[in-house]
Amino acid sequence: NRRSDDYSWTEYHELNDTHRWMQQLVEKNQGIVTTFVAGRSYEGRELLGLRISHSAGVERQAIFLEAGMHAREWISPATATYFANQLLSSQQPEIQSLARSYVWYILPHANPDGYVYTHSTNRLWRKTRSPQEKNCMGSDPNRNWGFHWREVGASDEPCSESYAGPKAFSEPETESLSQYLMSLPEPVFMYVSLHSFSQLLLYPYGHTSALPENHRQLERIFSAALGGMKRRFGTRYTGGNVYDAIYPAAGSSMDWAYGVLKTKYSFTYELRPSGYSFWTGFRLPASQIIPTGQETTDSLVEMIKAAASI
Ligand code: ING
Ligand code: ZN
Repeated sequence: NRRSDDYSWTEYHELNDTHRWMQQLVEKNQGIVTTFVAGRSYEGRELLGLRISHSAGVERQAIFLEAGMHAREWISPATATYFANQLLSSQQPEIQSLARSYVWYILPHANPDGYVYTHSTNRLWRKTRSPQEKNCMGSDPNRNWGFHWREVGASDEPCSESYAGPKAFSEPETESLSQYLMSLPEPVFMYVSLHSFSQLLLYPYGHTSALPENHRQLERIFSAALGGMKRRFGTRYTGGNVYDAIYPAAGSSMDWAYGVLKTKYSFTYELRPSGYSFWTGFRLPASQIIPTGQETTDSLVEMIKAAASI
């Protein structure tokens, strides 16, 4: 019921609005934008994303941006769509050049059932919406991936917020997204997962304090990305490898992308705000969507430039 021209970054959108906006981008950018469906959720919703590719037929690498894995982290899908819009409409030569240099896959809602549930019923829902034992619902999709699954920092208790699921890839969302990633025609140069909150930038691993083989490269890219994040408004991020920077956590999409898909540049952002308040952290005011989008775009540009120059 909303017109496409009404889509904006001054408010958070419902799932259907964003899905409709994506379909309209295809109409407006024919030959450049297509949608992809990386499978379906437990309740049957599409995992709908944007593929942006400027020169068909030219061999390029892919960059995959995944958002909305955790339902209540609303700034994540909002930032993903902001960035997609920048790729398509920015006047900055640097962004236009990046837009043309890669094939982009942007998935704003990796957990659509959970997102709908945060609008209809429980604003602070995190997990998927599949029924589990003990009459509890959902698995943590960022503990459900098949790389060192459930080894540490993941629960075997179905009612827990970090329930890893009954087995790796038990959830249709993670199972089908992993299959889709494996089926891409381009090598995936970079995998970026957007979460909130705490203002952190993270790289592998979550299952061990051992650093990944290319950690020196990751640290260089990390520093460049933090510089980009700070440039516009002075926003400070910290971070590092997941295990040491936040907590042990096995089974994330980022670690799977690094360890199984062999994407050597895999990162997770924990977006605004900083701090620890559970009650305010997931309810970032809509007035902060645009500044968050701007600084995160700056950061991603620096991240990709740094990775490309290694
Ligand atoms: N934090 C992430 C979580 O899934 C994380 C942290 C990132 C863990 C990457 C593992 C890998 O717990 C939030 N806020 O979701
Ligand atoms: Zn999260």
